Amino acid sequence: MVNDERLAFPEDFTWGTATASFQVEGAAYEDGRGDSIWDVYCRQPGRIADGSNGDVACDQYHRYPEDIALMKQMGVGAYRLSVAWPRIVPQAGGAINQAGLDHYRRVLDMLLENGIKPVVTLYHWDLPQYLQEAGGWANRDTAQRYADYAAVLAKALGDRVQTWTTLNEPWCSAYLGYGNGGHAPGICDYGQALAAVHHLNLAHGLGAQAIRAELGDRARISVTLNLQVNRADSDDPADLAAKTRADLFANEVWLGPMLAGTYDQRIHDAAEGLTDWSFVRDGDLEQIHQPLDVLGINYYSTNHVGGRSGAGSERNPMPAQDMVETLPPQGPLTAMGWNQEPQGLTDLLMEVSGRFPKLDLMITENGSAWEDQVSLDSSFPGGKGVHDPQRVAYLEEHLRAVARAIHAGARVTGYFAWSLLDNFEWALGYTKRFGLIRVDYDTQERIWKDSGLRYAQIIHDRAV
Ligand code: PNW
Repeated sequence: MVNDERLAFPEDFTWGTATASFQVEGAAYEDGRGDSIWDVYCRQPGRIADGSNGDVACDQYHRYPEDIALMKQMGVGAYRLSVAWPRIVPQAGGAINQAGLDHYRRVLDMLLENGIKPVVTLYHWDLPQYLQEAGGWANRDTAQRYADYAAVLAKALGDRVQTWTTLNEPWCSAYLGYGNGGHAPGICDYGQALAAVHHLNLAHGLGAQAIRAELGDRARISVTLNLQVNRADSDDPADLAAKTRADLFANEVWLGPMLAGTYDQRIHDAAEGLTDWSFVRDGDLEQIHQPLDVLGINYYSTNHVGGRSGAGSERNPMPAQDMVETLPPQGPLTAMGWNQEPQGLTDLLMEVSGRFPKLDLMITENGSAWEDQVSLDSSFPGGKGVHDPQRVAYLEEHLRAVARAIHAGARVTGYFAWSLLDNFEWALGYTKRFGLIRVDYDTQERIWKDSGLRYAQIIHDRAV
């Protein structure tokens, strides 16, 4: 691959940045917001690496005008944000909190005034705590409560939002939330994790229908999946079988029901002994299988798996992985310990578009964490900034990977860099920085990084 080839993007390509409510908003006790499962999880000793929480985060709840101005300077045409469900329906019983809706109306209005299209995720992991007390995603009723919430948002915000994303990474909600407990609500029970998978699928389908019922064809409906690229250690049948098993539970449990209306029989067979699947009721798959206007894909790295040892790795978040060994990542690693393999993104896009040739795709997250340092440097706006050559290289290489897939025929309509800002990185607290713009958590100052400036240039050139 020639490194100096210049790759261009289509004229109507969407350039965006992404964040999520719990990771940036703060204002956890304002305007009638209720507790989410992440507020409660953060209060449990030992759960969050630096003992932190989302009470203040990046204070975007108050500072959104400044953040929108930064995006405008960056030249982005779209912002992927999520709505905090506990701001909208804070308490059991379902009463709507008008102050929560008003907040998002103001944010959306300012985005639109600045020519930035909102792409709104309804659920990026901040489940109202009262729903957890009733069983959370292991309880079927949560899917119905989600559909009610989706209808409220569509009605209240539908004049301002075209593209809606039902769920962000249900893989994390089900498997980190219920499989190994690394995310809220912190449960380790593979049977519950499989029930959560199904109820998240059901929530997607019921939510999509609720939005459609309210807004008809004015709405573009999507879901965001963190599809895994599992690389088998070798062509040995045991390694290939391990890859297949990981693919089934990572990817096929969502793609099958949502896009084809079925659970692959091999998923049922592999999960024998963990669940009797009685949570899958007649008619559910028709409810889940709804027309999708665009599929969101989050991509960070690849996974390396093997099956020759015959022993599964401990605390695999996914059920039925007893013969899947997680092997050390290969190649250069980011501060997350994730490997960098831009080719994996091209491969994934080609595979998904080969299987669903008519479906539009968008990259709803891609980015990298590094040990950033602030330098005094008058060439930055504000006289100081972060030189982050590794994040710049990651950004360029992954955008080139996207461009190659487009040139090979994949229907990729947009790219959202994760993230606009450094933010609360879940169980890792504030110890990992993904932003194109740095946040000084003492002063809430926003500080440009080279990567943010480079992204602005790429957007301007429409080429990398
Ligand atoms: C995604 N894993 O999270 C999320 O959508 C973002 O909110 C998050 O900040 C970003 O990626 C970076 O981590 C993930 O352990 C968190 O496999 C953990 C995993 C995957 C995705």
